[in-house]
Amino acid sequence: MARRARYKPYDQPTGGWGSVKSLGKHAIQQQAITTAPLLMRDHNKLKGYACTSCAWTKPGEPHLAEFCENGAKATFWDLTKKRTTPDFFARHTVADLLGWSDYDLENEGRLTHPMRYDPGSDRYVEVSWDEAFADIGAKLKGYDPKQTIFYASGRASLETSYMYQLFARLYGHNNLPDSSNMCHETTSVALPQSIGTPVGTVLLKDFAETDCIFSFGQNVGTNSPRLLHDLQEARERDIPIVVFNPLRERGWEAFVSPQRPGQMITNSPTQIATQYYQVRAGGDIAVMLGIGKMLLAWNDEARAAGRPLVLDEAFIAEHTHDFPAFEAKLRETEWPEIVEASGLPRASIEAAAATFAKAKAIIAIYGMGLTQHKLGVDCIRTLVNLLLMRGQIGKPGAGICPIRGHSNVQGQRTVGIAEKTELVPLDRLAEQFGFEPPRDDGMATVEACEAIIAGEVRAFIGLGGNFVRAIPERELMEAKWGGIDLSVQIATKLNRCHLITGKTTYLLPTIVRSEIDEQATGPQIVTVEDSTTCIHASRGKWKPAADTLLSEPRIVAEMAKATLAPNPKVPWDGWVKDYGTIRDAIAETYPEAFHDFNDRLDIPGGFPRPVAARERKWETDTGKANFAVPKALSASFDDGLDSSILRLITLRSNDQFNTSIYGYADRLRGIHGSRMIVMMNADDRIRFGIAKHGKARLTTAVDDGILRSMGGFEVIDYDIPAGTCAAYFPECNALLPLWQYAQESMTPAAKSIPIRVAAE
Ligand SMILES: Nc1nc2c(c(=O)[nH]1)N[C@H]1C(S)=C(S)[C@@H](COP(=O)(O)OP(=O)(O)OC[C@H]3O[C@@H](n4cnc5c(=O)[nH]c(N)nc54)[C@H](O)[C@@H]3O)O[C@H]1N2
Ligand SMILES: Nc1nc2c(c(=O)[nH]1)N[C@H]1C(S)=C(S)[C@@H](COP(=O)(O)OP(=O)(O)OC[C@H]3O[C@@H](n4cnc5c(=O)[nH]c(N)nc54)[C@H](O)[C@@H]3O)O[C@H]1N2
Ligand SMILES: [Mo]
Repeated sequence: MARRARYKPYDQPTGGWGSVKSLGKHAIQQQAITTAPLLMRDHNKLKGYACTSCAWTKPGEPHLAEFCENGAKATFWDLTKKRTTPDFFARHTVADLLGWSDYDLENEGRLTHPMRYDPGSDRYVEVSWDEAFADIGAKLKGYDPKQTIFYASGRASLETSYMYQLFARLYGHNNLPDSSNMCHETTSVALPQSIGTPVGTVLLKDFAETDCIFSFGQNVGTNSPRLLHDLQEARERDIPIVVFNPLRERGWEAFVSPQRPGQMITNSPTQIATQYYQVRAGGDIAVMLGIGKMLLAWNDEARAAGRPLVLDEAFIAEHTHDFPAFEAKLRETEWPEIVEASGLPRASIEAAAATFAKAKAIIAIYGMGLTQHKLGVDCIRTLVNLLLMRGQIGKPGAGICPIRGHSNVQGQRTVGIAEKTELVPLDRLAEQFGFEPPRDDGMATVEACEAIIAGEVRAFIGLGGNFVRAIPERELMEAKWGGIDLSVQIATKLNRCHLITGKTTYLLPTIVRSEIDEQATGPQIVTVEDSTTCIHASRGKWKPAADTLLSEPRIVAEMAKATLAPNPKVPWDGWVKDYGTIRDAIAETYPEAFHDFNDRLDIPGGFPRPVAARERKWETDTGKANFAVPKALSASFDDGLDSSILRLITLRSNDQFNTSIYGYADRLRGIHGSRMIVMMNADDRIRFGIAKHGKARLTTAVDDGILRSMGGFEVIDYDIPAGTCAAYFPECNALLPLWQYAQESMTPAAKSIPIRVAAE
């Protein structure tokens, strides 16, 4: 059914009554209304469970309700009363289900039984757990491990993730791609080069001490709403917040805290951004160079006039490497280039620079708007350069703050889910478990896709996620997936990836984090790491959706046991019996971060992993924080000069978690009813001869012999810079070429797909 879009610019604040209303709607729709009151008690609370939505940190002194609209939605969606049972699969062929939308598939509710795809009837058929594990193990034994892929989505706990990576290595490969390969891998490459740590340096307490916040390419109102409380508190101290984003995202503009009755009654929002600049997609490097150029100019003036300097020259001298190269780049870059590449007038960049120059403690936040570009790594490093110029790393109230995606995506990397062997203490694993781990690097997500396209992959195991839907080059990938011998999907809800079948396909249902994980020694605790490196315990509270479900640690253990020769040093069953013993093993592998792990589970606010850069210790190749010179001013693939090509941003609505579509209300952008829309500047629409509210076809403007084209988009006149347009992920992933990824990190360049637009 074609859905029609309605668009009315949203003038209400983020949070407030709009979010309360939306919550009620989702609680009723998922028949999860009885869970609502308990959200207050348990959600992100000490001795409660950690939210499965975003990775923003959980404060030590939580708010009365430590959840946001979207976290609650994710929980209602997890704890729905609806069930996708064997009976459902008996009624629907896979061919039939392939015609369903992402929303309709997941809206069927929780998976209840292990299922195997039967090609004869084109249906999923119930299978016993024992039979599934035995067959998976037997098949895996027959493959070259290097031709298998163990993907992880980012929700599984530290305990499950640790077991999963160990299973891969005992079996014989490092092919452990994960969702961060599509997400903050750019961060994991850029920050170690610059400051010697793969993660951000900011802790929650820094928000209380900062006196300036800069944000690039992140949508706080939808994707990390609990951060709005910290931003609100910062604004009440009159802290400037400077935002760069092509779209005027409501969360960065105005917020009413549902926690504050007074504010709710008067509906008088807190203004969040004090300066808002609609940079063009891929224009941030230019912005940052402009800011740096101004800092230098003012520093020169201050020196000449004998005033206090703008740069922290003592810090630069003591702590950094190669500033002169960056300084030269700033001096030689001309304003017309900066204005052209950023799409912003010089005065705007100067005004932002003035705020940056005045502040004593600056936090720089960023998200996918920086990481998912060809020069994403350069972009993040340039942002770090600005912080380094003013000594803004390794002191209270300051630092770099990537906002992570999945609730444990950072943590799974911490405990060994990584395809790059240099990131994993292989020697320690070898000693601890008495085996010789594979020493060659494995495949990241893009490389895994390339191998699947080349027909070189025998088995794919998905620990959560919706791989085929989340990756680029959807049409080719869907066509090639059938070449895989064994596809195993560990999941909570039915999604499109499950319908793209291999020769043998299993669907293994699991419990969610808010559910009680009962094992032989009683209910188990799991742990996750948040965006600020703090580790939190999580205790499930609800009865599992079905008594046929197994926990993720159990599923991983059973697959491993069925595949591997017994190893007395790897007590799979003992681990499943008592997850505390998995944590002991983690602590043995990573003593610095996880010593006394089981004793530190209930520290309010979690316990932080050590990050050397916080102490101004630089674990880089030079032993200093490294300045870097960006390779170009535009981070995008196209050169920006051909005006018939637009840069398409693919992003999230307020009613989805990645490929899980909760509904068709992107309330904060005022877009309702359909996801097949493209937000476009009215001048561009007119230029391309498209009627108001008309339909358009988008075609990827690359010349590689593959036609990537999608029709049926409704054009919405939107406040977005000319030359940039935006539409939803995952619908648009068929338009994204697999080879258009960030240099160095291979993160798909989902934030500026070069496209041509034609009226339909
Ligand atoms: N409710 C909810 N929460 C989520 C998710 C979800 O889907 N739903 N997903 C989770 C995951 S896995 C992740 S990674 C995060 C994602 O959270 P975000 O990092 O916020 O990701 P996106 O929604 O893709 O939006 C990126 C933002 O960058 C802007 N942008 C695009 N291109 C550019 C650019 O070139 N320059 C600048 N300055 N801005 C740009 C877009 O307008 C948009 O506001 O959120 C996590 N949290
Ligand atoms: N064009 C474009 N593409 C993108 C992006 C973009 O901005 N634009 N963003 C990228 C980013 S940042 C990311 S992180 C990826 C996301 O890629 P993925 O992580 O692969 O996808 P999700 O949509 O988060 O996965 C949802 C599925 O996970 C399963 N699931 C949910 N909870 C659990 C659980 O607790 N356990 C298990 N085992 N399964 C569970 C459910 O079955 C659900 O259907 O997409 C990337 N793709
Ligand atoms: Mo992500």
